[in-house]
Amino acid sequence: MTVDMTTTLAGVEFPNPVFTASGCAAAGQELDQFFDVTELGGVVTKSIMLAARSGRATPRMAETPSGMLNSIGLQGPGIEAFLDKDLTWLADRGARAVVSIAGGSVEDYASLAQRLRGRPGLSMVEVNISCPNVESRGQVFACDPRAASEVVAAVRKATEPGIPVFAKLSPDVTDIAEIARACVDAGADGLSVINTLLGLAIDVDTMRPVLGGITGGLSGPAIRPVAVRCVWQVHQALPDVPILGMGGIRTGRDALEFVLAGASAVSVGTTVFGDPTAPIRVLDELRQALADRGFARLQDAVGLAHRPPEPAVVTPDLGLELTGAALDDAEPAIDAPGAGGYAR
Ligand code: RRO
Repeated sequence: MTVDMTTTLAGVEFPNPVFTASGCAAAGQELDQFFDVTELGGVVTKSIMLAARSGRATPRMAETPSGMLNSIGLQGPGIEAFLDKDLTWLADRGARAVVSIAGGSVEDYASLAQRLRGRPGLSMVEVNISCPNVESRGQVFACDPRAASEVVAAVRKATEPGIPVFAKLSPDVTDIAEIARACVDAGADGLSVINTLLGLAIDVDTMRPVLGGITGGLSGPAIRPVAVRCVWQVHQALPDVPILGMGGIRTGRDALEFVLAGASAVSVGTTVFGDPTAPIRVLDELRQALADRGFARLQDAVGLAHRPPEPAVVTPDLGLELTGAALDDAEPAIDAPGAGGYAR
């Protein structure tokens, strides 16, 4: 069975819903040695700032149970070198580039968006307002609805029409739907959900923090349930707003979980450090997982986990409620209590 894997994000069509994740694959050149990056939905580049930046003190990475802490601190070459080298490479290669931008002020973000105007290869802008590895929490714009909204409004204004602007949200907030709504009200065309969670590891031998930057962003399978919960809450609050979902995706089944929660596309991140072919494998596995479940189109699965429960029938004699498939086949379910398909 063939599955139509195309997905549309704020009016822009992508051939499939699997993207790289910002910060985990630079601008795609290295991954292109392992598979053809043009076969992905798109390549999301490492967040770029106006000026070159060396980032935080080392060590910058620490393994954790089922995850990883990073404290890179926005290392990068700055926008001009990025445009000359990385975006040009992506455009020449024929890849769809989603450029992630980060700044220390609203003006920084606006200037970055301005520099991206009219650039070949640019499919979308991801506004990173949620990097946990900045000097102060006050710089995490995604933790405050007003600050988030000011950044997004400035980027939307400076970005050419037709290029979607996605705001990348932090899970480290009380109400992610409130921040999501503020971003959309300010002009965000979609939302990237989620960035890493703020974490800390202490080396019990040196009895000091493991990371040079002390705190770091937690990613990998450990955060997947948090990410799926965030996608679910954002989709529930804003069902018409496209979501690029991410956080601990390693397999096609993981990706499907995000799609069912409400993501129209997914980013595959941390797992590429161990398996550089992961994004293309996840795409194949997601296609197969959809086919196995009888989907002709990816889009039919987006948000499907939000559908209301199947109507229940109460059988007065046993006090059982039959649901879903069990209604078609009530005999075995009653004969074999506990065999599934019903709930007390
Ligand atoms: O560069 C980083 O340290 C970093 C960034 Br920009 C981000 O958005 N998320 C993260 O975990 N690390």
